[in-house]
Amino acid sequence: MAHDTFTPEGQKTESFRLSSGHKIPAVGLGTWRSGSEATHAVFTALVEGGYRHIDTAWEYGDQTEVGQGIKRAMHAGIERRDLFVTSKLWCTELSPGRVRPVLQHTLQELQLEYLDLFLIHWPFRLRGGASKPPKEGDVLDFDMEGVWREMEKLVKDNLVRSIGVCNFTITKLYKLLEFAEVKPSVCQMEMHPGWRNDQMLEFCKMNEIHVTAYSPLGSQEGGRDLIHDQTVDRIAKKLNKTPGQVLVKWGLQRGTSVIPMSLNPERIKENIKVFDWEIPEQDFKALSSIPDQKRVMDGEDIFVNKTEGPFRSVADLWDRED
Ligand code: NDP
Ligand code: 1BO
Repeated sequence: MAHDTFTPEGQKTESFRLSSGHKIPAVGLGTWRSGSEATHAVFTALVEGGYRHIDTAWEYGDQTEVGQGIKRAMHAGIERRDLFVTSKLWCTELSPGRVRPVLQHTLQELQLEYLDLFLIHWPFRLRGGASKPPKEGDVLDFDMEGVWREMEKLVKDNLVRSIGVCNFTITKLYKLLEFAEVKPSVCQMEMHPGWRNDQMLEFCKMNEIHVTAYSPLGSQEGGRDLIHDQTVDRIAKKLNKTPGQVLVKWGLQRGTSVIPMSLNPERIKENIKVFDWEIPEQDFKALSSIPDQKRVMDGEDIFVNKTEGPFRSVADLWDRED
């Protein structure tokens, strides 16, 4: 059983209870594009920042480095039972027969005996070696029920504590909920003031599916620069916080866990100092009214083939729900 954890400054951290019964720490470290620097970032986050939640994925190619960071942190005294480690099943592996081997490979790379959370990364199956954008035949049929059954078995075998999805739509969640014996505990989605995705958040809350907000700062190069957004900046100055902290806190106040990525030790530590203050209601509303709502991670370059399909537009990927 996990117990309360504190940042090095003595701030009690927060967590959310999942439908699986386990707790997910409210702030985690994202590791996409962290590469060889992931070891240092993870160690800094865990030991100096007080993080207990790390988000990685097979596709990020950094699981070995993430595992080394976790191992070093455990040598420094952090206990496995206090950690929450997430990984994801990539699109080329999205078939029932690949679920267990990928999980075992992931555990080996991370040097762990179990994962806290295993997610379907995107609900689209790609042929190994698929082009970007995909050529004809690169996007294959996805056996959602078959894959989910294998993920359920991982929970029963204590290799994974909770399972979930990313980048689903309400339509796809409905379909999953129809046959799931182990319900998805988490839906990881892009969410920040530039892409609130209110209807997805509402649907998940109604169905007791916890949402983790990815790209909470607007993502990386080529993303949306929310750090320099006028409203974010004004509120940060008023509250004597940084724009990064305001963006993280906005996600927490919506009831989502949040996984900001950083390789910078000061920003890693800054992003979790969000537990002993609140964004006042009028500022929260202002952040929740930022115009030009738009996804950064729309999936177009990975999954859309405009002439051959099966997904000919971004609207197709998102089941025309946006
Ligand atoms: P974020 O929104 O977390 O933004 C990261 C960028 O913000 C980096 O360039 C970082 O640079 C910078 N940054 C971090 N903290 C601050 C700060 N306090 N002030 C100013 N700049 C800051 O982007 P991501 O897209 O990486 O999303 C976070 C995580 O979510 C990913 O790393 C990944 O783990 C997960 N994710 C999951 C997806 C999915 O499909 N399931 C899709 C996308 C992301 P610097 O290093 O210089 O600080
Ligand atoms: C294509 C992978 C995006 C980060 O999860």
